[in-house]
Amino acid sequence: MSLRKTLQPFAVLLGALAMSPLAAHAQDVDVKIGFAAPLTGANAGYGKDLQNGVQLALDEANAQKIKIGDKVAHFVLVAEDDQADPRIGVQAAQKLVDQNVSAVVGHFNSGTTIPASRIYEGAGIPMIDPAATNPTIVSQGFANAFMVISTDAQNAGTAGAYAVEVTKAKRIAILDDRTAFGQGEADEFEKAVKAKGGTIVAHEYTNNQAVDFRTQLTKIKSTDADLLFFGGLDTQAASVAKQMKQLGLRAQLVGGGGVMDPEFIKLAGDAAEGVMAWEYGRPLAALPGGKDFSQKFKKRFGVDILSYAPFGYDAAWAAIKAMEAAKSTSPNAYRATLKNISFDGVTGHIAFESTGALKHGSSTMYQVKNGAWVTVVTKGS
Ligand code: ABU
Repeated sequence: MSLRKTLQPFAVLLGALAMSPLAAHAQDVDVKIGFAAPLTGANAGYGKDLQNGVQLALDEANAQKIKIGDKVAHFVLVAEDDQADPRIGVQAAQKLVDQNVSAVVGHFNSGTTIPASRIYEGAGIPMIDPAATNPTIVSQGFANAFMVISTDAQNAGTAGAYAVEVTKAKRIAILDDRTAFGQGEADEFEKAVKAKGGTIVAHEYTNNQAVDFRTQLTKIKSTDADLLFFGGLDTQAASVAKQMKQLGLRAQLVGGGGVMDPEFIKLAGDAAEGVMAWEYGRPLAALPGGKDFSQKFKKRFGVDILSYAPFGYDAAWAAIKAMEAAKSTSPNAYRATLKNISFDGVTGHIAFESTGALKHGSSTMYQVKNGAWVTVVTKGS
């Protein structure tokens, strides 16, 4: 028998194996993308919205059969509930590290993100923040902290300058929830007001569980403030708006991040009318891929976007693109490509400063008119 004839059955067997699903699977690599946010409790709506944004990116990447080196990547979401609690946030971060995730998209609250970022830094795993905005996140000198959203130095800073220069408020009051987010943005707002020569007549505070703000609002009323900046999230902002109306405050209510969403209008009812709020980035509907993203999101999850889902989507794509460019899922190998990433995401252009902060930050002010949020102005690059 010739050598060719002897080897023929083996060649047939090898060919059959190469065609089999088993062999196709052997060519794939599972890539775990960690995600942490509040998935239960008062902030769960924001967390679920973000998670859906991340999942949509992973679904698309899997459908595209993206290659990392010579293997087709199968991206798998590993989600942890941080309950918006800094202590549980650290535990959630450690769980993700222990599960060997290649990257983390998270968290939502600045108060969980700051301590969790130390865990990721220690483990050398990039954390791409889609929502938390306290400037500390990217001022700690970490090599693994990245933001696809502007900080509150940008957002609340812009709000402060605008209040003095454009709204021409003469007597400005502040109320914040004393979280890393609310206090952080209130401080940035106050700094900007003072830098523009404005006058702060009161800076009151509450906590993020409070439902009754009448003591603080009564004090603010006594200062005859003409503008009140609230540093906190949508649910409390709605109660503040309602109680301001009940107490007859004349001040214009201006929210920072986390207020401009349908939930605020639903909860505040009539008191929502005229309220202003500053949000990170440009209006989604005005961005090239915004409408398409909204439609895809609704089709996939059966609900509309609440707030930060597009940032979750862009954060996940930043990690995927960096791994693809580096041909590796190892953080040590792809960190450099992540630092230098440059692509047009659904929220705008994604590229990072050397600190990990988003380059080209912008902020948009919205106002409730006839029961709906309308765009007033966008500031920034
Ligand atoms: N930045 C909006 C709200 C989330 C946070 O920073 O806590």
